[in-house]
Amino acid sequence: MDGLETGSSSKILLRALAGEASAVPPAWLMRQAGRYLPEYKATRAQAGSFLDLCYDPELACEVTLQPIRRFGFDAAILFADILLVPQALGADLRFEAGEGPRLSTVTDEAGFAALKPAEAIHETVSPIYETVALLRERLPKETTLIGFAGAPWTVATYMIAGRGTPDQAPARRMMLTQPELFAKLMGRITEATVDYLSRQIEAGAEVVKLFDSWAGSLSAEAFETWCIGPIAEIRAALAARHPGVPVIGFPRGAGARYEGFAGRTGVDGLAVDQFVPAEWAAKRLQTEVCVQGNLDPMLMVIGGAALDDAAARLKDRLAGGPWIFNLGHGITPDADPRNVERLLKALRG
Ligand code: 1CP
Repeated sequence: MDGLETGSSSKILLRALAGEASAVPPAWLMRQAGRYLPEYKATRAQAGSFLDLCYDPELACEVTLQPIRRFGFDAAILFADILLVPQALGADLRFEAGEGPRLSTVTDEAGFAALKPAEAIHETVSPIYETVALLRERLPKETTLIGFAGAPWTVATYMIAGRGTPDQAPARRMMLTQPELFAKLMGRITEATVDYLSRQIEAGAEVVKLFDSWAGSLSAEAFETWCIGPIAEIRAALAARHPGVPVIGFPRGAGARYEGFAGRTGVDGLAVDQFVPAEWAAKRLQTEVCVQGNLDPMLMVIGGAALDDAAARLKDRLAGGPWIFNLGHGITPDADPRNVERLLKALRG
């Protein structure tokens, strides 16, 4: 956390990332702009497709602002997707209704050779930087703007399998059977990610987050090399280009490997899933880094006393140190927006 210029910020989320505790934590939710909100569904219909929405700066800005207007979260996360980087590297990408993403795959040297160089991504993703700039203009002055990208391992799982997979077997198999090809692909994604996040920061992102949603499927050895390794590399490159801009890492499913993660990668915020006990996070993680998390997303569907009690318990355990309230994973389409209001009341009093 040394060297951040955010300690004296008027923004509560930046102060938490600089190591400050506060009685009422800054709060935002992963996937806070999404299908549980009727206004999101209306804008999404207006855009036509999910990708059209991502690449339309006015509409992407609008859906990012919707949950801020409705709930007053302390942070807004850029509306985009982790799969835009593979698309910008040359993969064909489609989102089919009810089916999730489908991409052309990289499974051999010829597939890798067909990818574009990292510096070519901006041709495709430049509208994303426009969205960031619009957001920075239009967000309330107390709201922090978070940019993001997928971490290289998670992005690679989609580029190799061509879709979401339950166990990431195609990517884990390539890692073991075609190690050189796998390393080259990871290198290309890492380089593109540094450029992409750099441009988001130049356009106005105040924090960036790396989503390693499938970190939990890596063996202990592979976790070192392919989760910690590239995140540390990206963090160092960003620190050199943009000193003082904090980075949040989310190695979802890391379990015991959350311990020491911040020290080894240099991230300023560590997002934890709902499987990590909050007492353990307070004792073993919060002593070295600001922790973000980790309410069970199902409570946003259920609500009631179960939600109030869980929020109070989390606050009891984590509000003593630097903490950003969030869920352990994204809010789901079946969540009730009234439960978000209820949650914020439980946190803010
Ligand atoms: O409108 C729709 O129906 C599309 C649903 C949707 C949305 C709202 C997708 C498709 N992506 C998004 C936006 C999105 N994706 C954001 C926006 C900001 C916000 O949080 O409000 C972010 C940060 C992401 C990141 C993302 N995309 C991740 C990492 C986080 C996570 O959830 O683990 C991943 C794995 C993706 C891939 C992806 N994009 C969309 C889907 C359905 C998926 C998952 C595919 C799978 O099943 O593996």
